[in-house]
Amino acid sequence: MMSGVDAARPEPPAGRPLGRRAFLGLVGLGLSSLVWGEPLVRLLDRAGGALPDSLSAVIPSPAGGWRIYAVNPPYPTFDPATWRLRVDGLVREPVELTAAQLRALPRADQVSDFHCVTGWSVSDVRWGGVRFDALLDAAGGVRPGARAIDFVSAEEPYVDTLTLEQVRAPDAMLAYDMDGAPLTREHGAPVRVVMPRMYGYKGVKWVARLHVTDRVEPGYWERRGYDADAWVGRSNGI
Ligand SMILES: Nc1nc2c(c(=O)[nH]1)N[C@H]1C(S)=C(S)[C@@H](COP(=O)(O)O)O[C@H]1N2
Ligand SMILES: [Mo]
Repeated sequence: MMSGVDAARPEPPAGRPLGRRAFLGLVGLGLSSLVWGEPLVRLLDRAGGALPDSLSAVIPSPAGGWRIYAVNPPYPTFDPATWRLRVDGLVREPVELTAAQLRALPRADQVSDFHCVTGWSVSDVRWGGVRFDALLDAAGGVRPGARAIDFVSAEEPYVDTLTLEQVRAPDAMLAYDMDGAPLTREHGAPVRVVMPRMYGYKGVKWVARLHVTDRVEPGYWERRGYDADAWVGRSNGI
C-alpha cells in the first residue's frame, strides 16, 4: 500500500527544483496514505526524519515547519562585541555598523509567509529589522550607477543579489528578530535577508556585508540553475 511513496526520497538535486506538479503529486500520495490507513507519522518514523520536502510541507514539525539550511557548516558564530555589518561599494560613505548601531536604526515589523522553492512553507512569520533604504541611508545613500546589492554571507561561499527596486518592496527587510526574539544562530544570527515575494534562497542568512554594485551577479543557487528573479509562484518552472 505504501509502495507508491518513496519515504527516503532525497532533496531535489541542485539545479532541478521540484516543480509544483511533482509537489502536488507527492502531497496527493501522502494524503492518500492517511485514507488507506497508515498514519503519516508512521511514514515519518520509517523515513528516519529524511522526509521529502513535499510531505513535510503538510506536516507540522517541532521546528514550526522550518528546515534549517546551510551550504558550509558549521554555522557562523555571532559575537556582539566584535561583529560588524559592512555596507560598501557604490555608497557615499561606506560604514561598518555594530549590532547596537543597527538596532538603533528605524525599526520595521511585519508578518509574512516564507516559501522554499523545494515546496515547504511557513505561514505568518513575525520579523523585526530594518528596511534597506534605512541601511543605505546609514551609508550616505547610493552613488550614481548603483543598481543592485550583493548580500554576502559569513557562511562562504553563500551570496545572493537583489536589485535596488526589489529591496524597496514594502515587505523586504534585513531582519534581526524572528517571532518575537533575536534571530537564532541556525536561522542566520544576527541578521538575514527577508524577501517574502521570492523563494527562500534569496534570503541570505548570516549576512556580513551589503555590497552595492552596478549589476546583478548570480547568487549561490543561481550558479546552480535557479532563477535570479525568484518570484513565488512564477519562477523556476513552478
Ligand atoms: N547562508 C545561507 N543562507 C541561506 C541558505 C544557506 O544554505 N546558507 N539557504 C537558503 C534557503 S534555500 C532557504 S529555503 C532558507 C531557509 O531558511 P532556514 O534555514 O532559516 O529555514 O535559507 C536561505 N538562506
Ligand atoms: Mo530553499
